[in-house]
Amino acid sequence: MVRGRISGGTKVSISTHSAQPLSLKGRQGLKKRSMNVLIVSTNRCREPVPVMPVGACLAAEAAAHSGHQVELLDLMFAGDPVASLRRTLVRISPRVVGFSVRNLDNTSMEDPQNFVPELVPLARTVRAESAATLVLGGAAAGVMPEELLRLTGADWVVCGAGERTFPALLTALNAGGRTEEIPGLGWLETGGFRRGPAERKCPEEFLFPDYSRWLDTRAYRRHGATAPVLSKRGCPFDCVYCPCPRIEGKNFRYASPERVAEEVVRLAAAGFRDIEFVDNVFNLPVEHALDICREITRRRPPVRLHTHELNPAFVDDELLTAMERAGFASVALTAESASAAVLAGLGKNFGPEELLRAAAAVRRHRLPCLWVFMLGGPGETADTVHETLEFARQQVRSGDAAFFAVGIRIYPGTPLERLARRQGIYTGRAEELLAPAFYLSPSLDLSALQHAVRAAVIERPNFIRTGMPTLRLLPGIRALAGLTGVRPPLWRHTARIRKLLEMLGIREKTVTAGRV
Ligand code: B12
Repeated sequence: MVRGRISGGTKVSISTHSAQPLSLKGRQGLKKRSMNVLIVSTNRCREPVPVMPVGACLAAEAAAHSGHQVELLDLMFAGDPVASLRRTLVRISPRVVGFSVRNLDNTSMEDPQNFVPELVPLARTVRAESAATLVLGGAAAGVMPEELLRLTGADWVVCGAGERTFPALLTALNAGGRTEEIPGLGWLETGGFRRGPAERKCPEEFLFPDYSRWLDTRAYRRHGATAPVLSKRGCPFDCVYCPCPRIEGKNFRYASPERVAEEVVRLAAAGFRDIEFVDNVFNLPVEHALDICREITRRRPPVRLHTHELNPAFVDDELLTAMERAGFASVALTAESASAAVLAGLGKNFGPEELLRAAAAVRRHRLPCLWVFMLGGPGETADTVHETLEFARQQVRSGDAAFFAVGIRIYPGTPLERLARRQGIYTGRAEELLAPAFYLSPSLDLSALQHAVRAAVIERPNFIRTGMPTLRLLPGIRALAGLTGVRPPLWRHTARIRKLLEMLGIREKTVTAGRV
């Protein structure tokens, strides 16, 4: 079936969430054009914390802004997701259903959780209970669009930013228009998977959704979630494992620092007290990050700011001072490794000297810092693992934390996939990567690596590793933290939490070291 052109629009009933208020003339005009649209945020992952679905909200907002009746069903806290979806489908009979798919899996080699199978019963429910067109979007849809289309039987996939693509598709569905040229749109046809030109715009007018309109924001806050803010799109780096630059493009597209600061103020006025920048890299271009900090400092909103995305190469006193003044209460540095060979193998834009400089700058400031490492990458050996663990022991302050992931998720189309095939580490088909597969350097013995990491975690109460028992208990720990007024991020309390759990007999266990 060729799906380049669609015709016909269906008249649908009006649902509870109407778009912006309109004049009578506008309403009459809308009756013909407006469709019922249901966005389903499918993410139910609560680790390390439930994240507010900013992408789903943006897709919903863009659709509402273009005159449609939009409702967002967030499955994060739903007891029975399929039943919730069925009820909503029956109630609003949408013409279009959009699934927002954030995560394929939890990227943890030691405790893997694959979220993709959860999509199948949801897609079946849409087909069984409605005649709606099914559209996929979200970060995971950008990573493996064709495979997700095939798995779910959806009609369309939006690869990358949805603010323009989704309304353009809705218009085409409603009025009958050409779809081939819609940037970012993908679909299956007889010859296979096809997609329009890449979407490379960053429409500022939709950057900041009104979370309270779409979500149960109190539930998120109770679970220790932050409110996400995005200041730019794109990523110029070439990290061998990351699919993001391919999806978002390598050029940055920015929101103006004034707009970003105003958004922070608006979120503060709406009652959000912890706000998190979710850019791929917050501190690049450095000037943009500094300007955002200055604009926020001028406005002094009563909030604590966070980001998990600081590139160590651009961390210095000027940046940290500006961030502290703006009200940052925590940052994470994506160091990945402290070995020159491994950093080069990962395609990182920095080496150990930059890491040491960043660590020295962090020590001159009070800003709490989480150091993030991934072990097992290309070129990793027992010696390089030792280098990284030693770096963490020496450089990470006792009040900060270090997080170690073992193994690297292989995404199709990345240099890491190609390397994994050359080295015989991955031999499956590209589409089988819908289920997580991991790269581990052939020069490493997994049990020796695990032994080394666990030994470091046992020795240092502020070290965290993927798959440790504490992480499984996070929901309960977070609930307790919420009741006792602990503010994000929870990792700041790693040492205390571990001590408490040890008193209850829950502790890190060693594994027998294998051959290196
Ligand atoms: C910031 C971030 C985090 C922060 C989140 C902080 C917060 N408060 O939100 C932290 C560090 C906590 C985090 C955690 C995790 N993350 Co993360 N994270 C990101 C990052 C860098 C940005 C996400 C973001 O908010 N982007 C901004 C929004 C606006 O973009 P968006 O969601 O893609 O939405 C747009 C489009 O996708 C589209 N769209 C979205 N929904 C819909 C719906 C429809 C119908 C349509 C048409 C369009 C559409 O339009 C939106 C607007 O343009 C991405 C990388 C990336 N660039 O996507 C990874 C990423 C999303 N994370 C990922 C993963 C795996 C995780 C974790 C599972 C594991 C981990 N690494 O810790 C956890 C899961 C957390 C959870 N509970 O779900 C993966 C997901 C892919 C996968 N392998 O499954 C990504 C892609 C990184 C990667 N390269 O692997 N993450």
